[in-house]
Amino acid sequence: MAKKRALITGITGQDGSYLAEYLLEQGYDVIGMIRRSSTVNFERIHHIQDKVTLVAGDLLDEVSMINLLRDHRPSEVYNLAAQSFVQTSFSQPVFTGEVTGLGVTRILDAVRVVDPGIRFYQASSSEMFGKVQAVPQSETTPFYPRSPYGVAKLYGHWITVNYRESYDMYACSGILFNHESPRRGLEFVTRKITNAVARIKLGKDKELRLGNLDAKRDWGYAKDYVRAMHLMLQQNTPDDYVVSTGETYSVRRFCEIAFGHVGLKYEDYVVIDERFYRPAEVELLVGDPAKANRELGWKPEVTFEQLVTMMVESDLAANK
Ligand code: NAP
Ligand code: F7E
Repeated sequence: MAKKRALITGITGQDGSYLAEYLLEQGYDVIGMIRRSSTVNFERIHHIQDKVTLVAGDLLDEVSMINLLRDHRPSEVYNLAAQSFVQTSFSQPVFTGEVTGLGVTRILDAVRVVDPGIRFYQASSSEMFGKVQAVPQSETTPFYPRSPYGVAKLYGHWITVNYRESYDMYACSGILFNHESPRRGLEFVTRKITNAVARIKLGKDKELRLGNLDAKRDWGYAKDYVRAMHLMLQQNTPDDYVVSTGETYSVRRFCEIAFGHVGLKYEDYVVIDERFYRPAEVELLVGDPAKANRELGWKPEVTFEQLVTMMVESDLAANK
């Protein structure tokens, strides 16, 4: 049987790197779309670089994606590329809309033009729930985004649904809640905390400046979440799914466990800094993963405490 071939946009990102590893394990040919930059940024994929095919393309440029799809003919496309940092979306709202919102239409349309039979995954986000209208949030909860990022993701979600309904495409929107790992970008709060814990423990830093410690998130492990993306594209009919743990913890609790793991108290090191507050905050997110459990047979394997300690251990090793 011919090998399955998948295209991943955003392969250099946290999720892209884990998804590439997972699809290679499943026997796929993996094509990774990378955007041009003056220096290479393959930190997360250097260990699999010789096993994947990297091709230049950009979500801002539909022609680049049409050519890429024509040349490589994948049967599955995972659209993970985005300007993904919520805080930056407030200072660069138009750019975020171009990449994270309209970028989805560009790649969906490239798929429609080249081969509408390609199965498509869109990386949607719990940020679409924003000021939550129900607790917990499920596939039927109304959306109320609270940032230009959330608004752009909502556009991406609805254009995915629209292409599915308009052109009979197998297009899925995975509504994923926060997922973290040792490969998480340093600007996101979890990795910012675990990296600071390691540096403070090793005597390299003295304090950690944070914003709102009372925000609550449903945090899972990225490696668990990429399995759900793949499962969504293996069903008989395309659909949208919430992927989450069903548990929620505050940033403060994350700090407590992370500092506690190395025998420190977070109160002695964390300094509140207004710069890290957002113009509009998402106070509470907690997802209901029942549909993904039931229909995809998906369950997270790593607990919150395991995730925090795994990240602290990894940052301790990296900072030594
Ligand atoms: P990430 O680490 O920030 O990775 C983003 C990726 O997108 C990078 O590979 C980046 O390339 C690429 N990219 C950015 N702009 C691009 C453009 N114009 N053209 C082509 N590629 C571009 O994000 P992540 O955490 O892996 O998340 C993956 C996706 O899931 C994103 O769409 C994110 O919004 C969404 N999501 C994430 C979470 C989460 O908790 N992690 C939850 C829900 C949804 P460079 O390396 O060149 O910058
Ligand atoms: O913030 C609070 C902040 O930046 C989490 C992205 O992957 O998940 C991510 O978005 C919370 C917020 O992630 C700091 O105010 C406090 O309430 O780690 P974050 P996010 O905004 O939840 C969703 C699902 C995505 O889709 C996004 O792509 O932590 N917080 N102090 C802080 N946050 C940061 N970054 N830095 C602080 O100093």
